[in-house]
Amino acid sequence: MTKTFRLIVCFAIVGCLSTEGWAQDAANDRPAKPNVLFIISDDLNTALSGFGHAQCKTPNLDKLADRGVCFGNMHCQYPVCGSSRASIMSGLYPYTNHTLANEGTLRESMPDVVTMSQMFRNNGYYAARVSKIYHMRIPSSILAGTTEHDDPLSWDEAINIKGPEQHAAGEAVKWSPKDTGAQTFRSVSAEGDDSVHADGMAADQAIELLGKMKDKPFFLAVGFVRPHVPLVAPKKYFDLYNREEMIAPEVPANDLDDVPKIIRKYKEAASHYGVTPELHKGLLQAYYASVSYMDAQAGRVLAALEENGLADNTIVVFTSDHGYLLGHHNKFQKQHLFEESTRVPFIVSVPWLDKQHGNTSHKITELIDLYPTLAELAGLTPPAGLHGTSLLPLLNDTDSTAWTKQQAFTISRSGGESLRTDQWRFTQWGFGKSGYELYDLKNDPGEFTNQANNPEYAASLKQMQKQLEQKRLQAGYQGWRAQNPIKEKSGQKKPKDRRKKVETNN
Ligand SMILES: [Ca+2]
Repeated sequence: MTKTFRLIVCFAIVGCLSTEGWAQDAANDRPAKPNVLFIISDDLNTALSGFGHAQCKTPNLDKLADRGVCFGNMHCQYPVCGSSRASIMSGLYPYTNHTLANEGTLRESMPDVVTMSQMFRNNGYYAARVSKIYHMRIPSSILAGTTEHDDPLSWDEAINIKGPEQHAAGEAVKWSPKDTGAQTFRSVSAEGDDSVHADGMAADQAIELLGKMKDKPFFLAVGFVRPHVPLVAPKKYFDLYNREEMIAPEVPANDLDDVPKIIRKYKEAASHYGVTPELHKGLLQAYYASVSYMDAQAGRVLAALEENGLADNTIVVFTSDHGYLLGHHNKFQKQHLFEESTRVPFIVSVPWLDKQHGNTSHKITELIDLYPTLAELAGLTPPAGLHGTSLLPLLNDTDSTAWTKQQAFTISRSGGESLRTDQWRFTQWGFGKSGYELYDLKNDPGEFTNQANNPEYAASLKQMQKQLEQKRLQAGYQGWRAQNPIKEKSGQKKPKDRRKKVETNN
């Protein structure tokens, strides 16, 4: 090769690299059957250092975010474990898959559903589950090593984890003295190493599976149960945080006065939990310790991906089933319809789509978008009728104008239905019969001032009511309502709401 010819070749290559066309070709240059590693944490809100949290430390997931795309405006479809997970795995809104509680299974509601991992199975993949993917009762299912709501057709292999949970040896404390139920805030700063507890055991199993599956295309789903209560983690993770320095969310004293009565006192901090400012600090330390423990287990699985030579042809997804209130709005836990309970952390790492790695998309997205995204990334045809939209445009350009979704739809207990747009959060309760909330997110991002009764916002309220009515029809409300009719009772219309059962059973 002459010197001149070498220069021409060199310029030609540089020219190609700088064009859009080359980038698109590179984007399409995916492995024939990329693997999928789907990691889902339980009851985790966006308390990740990579999502800008000031105190919680998640170095391993931050590293994943650096080699993936973060979604900063990702919302669940129902802020409770069973419903959200059934929605993710079916790619359908809860009104359509009829899984509006932690009761029953997705397959009982939809015998012919093709779940996300089942689609991969049907296309020659080996699909495996470790621990909680569909609903499991925490801690009772972990204590027993069982799962009651699993979907066997979703997996070639399923591994349950049996761990000590609140019975682990160590320093045990209860931070919510008034709450005597199974979901109270108990923590154990535990003796022993990572693998003595549920998520460490899950990571061990996942690592073993990776070694076993590395020569065939796989879909590996790993469910970590922390930071779901009980907040059990080895002591070294508690030691990452100084209890006295824990900062509780700032909440105006009268925040709940303008919230509809049906939900105003639900899981309220003082009356339901008895959490004092001092106890609140210990509760936050225990939650963050549990998150850091979970983060370390995710890190171990991600390291095993590298060690097995699988990092370049494996799509990694990390998320949670729903958000979680930690004193936000003077409330705790889930089933609320405020931002902190609908929004989840969401990271997608696609090794061959690296143009936007390290960036965050602020476009509105929903967890149901995951199923069509994985189908498109793997070149598979998903079943007809999925409700979500592939996130691929945002993986190529986090601000893509090709992304047209304008609203996220989340429902909850007590007939709660909520629409989140860029400007508004509109929520109605009792299917529209028990009050409204309207938050002007541009001027009130904390959702503190309900404008639903403010005449100045009447036009916006009407518009959002109309949008929500359309959205819930599209989500399958009518079909669900036909099977769950509003019954006449002592002259009063009262919806039969199976969701009420959830409270004592999550
Ligand atoms: Ca308020």
